[in-house]
Amino acid sequence: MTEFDKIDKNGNGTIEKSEFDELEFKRLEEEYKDQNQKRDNQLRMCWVVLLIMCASTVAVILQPERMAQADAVLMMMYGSLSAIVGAFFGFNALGGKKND
Ligand SMILES: [Ca+2]
Repeated sequence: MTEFDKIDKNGNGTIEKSEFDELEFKRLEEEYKDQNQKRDNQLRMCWVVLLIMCASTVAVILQPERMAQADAVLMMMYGSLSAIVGAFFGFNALGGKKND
């Protein structure tokens, strides 16, 4: 069965509007599903990043002398993780404006 046969449901050799609409509906459905998954994954990533930052902050508060050895690494980590969270909110805000 070729790809065309799958789309041509009644087998008359042409693709009617109803068959095309069905195809388009399926494509849109997949697109929305993908967008939902993408948003969920980004949100999950955002939470993980925030948890990592909170855990590092707690570690620094609890054992400042031990964490002082890694201050440069922590500084870099805070910077890059903040950028991830900022990008998430920034792109979400831009995406929301596009839909208006
Ligand atoms: Ca047909």
